[in-house]
Amino acid sequence: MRIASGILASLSIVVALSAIGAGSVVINEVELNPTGNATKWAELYNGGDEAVEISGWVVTIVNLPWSGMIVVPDETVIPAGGYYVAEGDPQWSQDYQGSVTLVDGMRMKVDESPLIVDDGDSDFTYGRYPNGLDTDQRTDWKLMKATPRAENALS
Ligand SMILES: [Ca+2]
Ligand SMILES: [Ca+2]
Repeated sequence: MRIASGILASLSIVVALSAIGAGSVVINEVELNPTGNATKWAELYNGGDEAVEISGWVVTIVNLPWSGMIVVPDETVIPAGGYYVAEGDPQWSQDYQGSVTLVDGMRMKVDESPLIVDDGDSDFTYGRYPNGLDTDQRTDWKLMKATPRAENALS
């Protein structure tokens, strides 16, 4: 019994640690309507103090009935304060709105954007401002010039 509860205790510590890690990653910026026929993308940002491995995490752009999935490749790590840009498929349709969800390797939801309508067909995007702001409100998101793999800034 003592051994079993020891293992259980270690397991709970591991679960708690990974939950903390996952909680520091947000969908930070979304380009649903790039200039011309360029590829849609979503930028992830790790606002925490520790690196987070995001291998196998899935970014999904949803504009029902359509949705497009981007699976993060193996051995992908976002360092503390770092970024990762998940790029969509160039064959995807050229519609310009949707919401974006992020789930981890266990398919647990990590973050979700509000419905974003980007009808500009330009290098403007919607992103969290100030960078990484996550209060679960629509006002976290602002229209801005694209800053892939860099801090969001109002133009
Ligand atoms: Ca755009
Ligand atoms: Ca950015």
